[in-house]
Amino acid sequence: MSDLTKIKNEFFIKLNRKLNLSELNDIKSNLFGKNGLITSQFKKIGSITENERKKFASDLNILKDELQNLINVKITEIQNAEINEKLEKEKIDITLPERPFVKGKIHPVSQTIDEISSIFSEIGFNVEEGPDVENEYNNFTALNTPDNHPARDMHDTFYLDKKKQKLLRTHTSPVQIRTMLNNKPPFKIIAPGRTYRSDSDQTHSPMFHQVEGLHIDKNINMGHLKGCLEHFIKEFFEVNKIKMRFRPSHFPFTEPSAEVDIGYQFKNGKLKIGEGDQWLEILGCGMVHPNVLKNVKVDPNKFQGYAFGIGIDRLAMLKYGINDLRAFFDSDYRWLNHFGFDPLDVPTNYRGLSR
Ligand code: 2NM
Repeated sequence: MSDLTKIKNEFFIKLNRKLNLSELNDIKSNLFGKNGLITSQFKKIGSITENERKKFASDLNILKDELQNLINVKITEIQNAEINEKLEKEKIDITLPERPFVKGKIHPVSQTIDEISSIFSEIGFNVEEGPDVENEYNNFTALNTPDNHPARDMHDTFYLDKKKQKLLRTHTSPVQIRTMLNNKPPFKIIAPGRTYRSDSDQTHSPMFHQVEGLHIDKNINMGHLKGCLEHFIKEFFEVNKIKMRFRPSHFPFTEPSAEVDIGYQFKNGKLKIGEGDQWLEILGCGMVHPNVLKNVKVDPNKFQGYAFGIGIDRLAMLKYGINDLRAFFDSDYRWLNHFGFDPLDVPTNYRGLSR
C-alpha cells in the first residue's frame, strides 16, 4: 500500500468518528500542520524520480482536497450541532407566567400636563415646546421687559454666562415668541414646560412648571379670555360651576393685566374648588401688549389677543391633594408610587380626566 493510501485509510476512519472541535483541530494539524503528514508528502515531491513525480503530485493534490473538504464538512456539522444544542437549551417556555416586574408610575406633574393639553386641544389650541436654555431677547426683551425691570434681577434669573445673554427660561413665554416669529397669525397655542427661578422655600422650587396660553386673531378680546379660562378651570377640576374673580394687576407683556382667583372652601376636612367664600390665586393673564406684537412682526392694528400663565405644580397639588411642593422633585420612590399614575391611564376629556 502506498503512503498516500495509508494516510487516506487511516484518516477517513478517524474523521468518521464522533468528534468535537478540538479533536478535529488536532487531526487538521496532524495532516496540514508544519510537520503534518500531507505537508511532509509535499516536501517529498522534489526527490521523486521524474516519471513518477507527475502522478504522485496529482494524487497528493486530490487527497489533500478530499481531506480538506471532509474536515470542512465536519466543522460545519459540529457548529450546527452546537447551535442546535444552544437553541434547545435556551428555549423559552411561553406558557410560563411573566416574571414579576416593578411598574413605573407617571409623575403627577406629567399627568397634569397631559390633562391640561387634552382640555386645550379640544378647543383648538396647539401644544408648542421650546428649549429650557434661552437667550435674553426671547425671555425678556421681546416680551416688553426692559433692561432695568426687576424680573431681570440676578436674584430671580439663572444666568449662564457673564454677559447675561444665555439663561434658564423664567417662564414659557419665549415659546410664544418663537412661535410668533416663525409663523403667521392667527395663533392659538399653549406652551407647557419647565421654568426656572432662583427661589427656594416651602412654596417655591427653583425648577417649576408653567403652562402659558396665547390666542391672537382679529378682534379677540377679554370676553374670550374669560370664557376660555372658565371653561378650562371647570374641565380641569371636573366641576359644573366655578366662582372666579379678575383682579387688576401688572405684567410688562400684557395691557390690561389681571390675576384670577377661584372660590373654594373646606368641607368635611376636604378642599372643595368652585364654591365657598375663600379665594385662591391661580393664574395671571391679560391682553398681549402691542409692543410684544411689534417685536414679533405682527401688526397690532390688525391683530390682538390674550395670553395667560398658570403654575402647573400648584394646580396638581390642589387637584390631587398633595401638600408638600418639595416632595415633587425628591424622586422618592414611595412618594411616586403613592401619588403617581398608571402609565396606561391616558387622560382624555370624554372619560373624565382624573379617573
Ligand atoms: C402670564 C401672565 C400674563 C404671557 C404673555 C405672553 C406673550 F408671549 F404672548 F406675550 N405669553 N404669556 C403671559 C401674560 C403670562 O403669566 C403669569
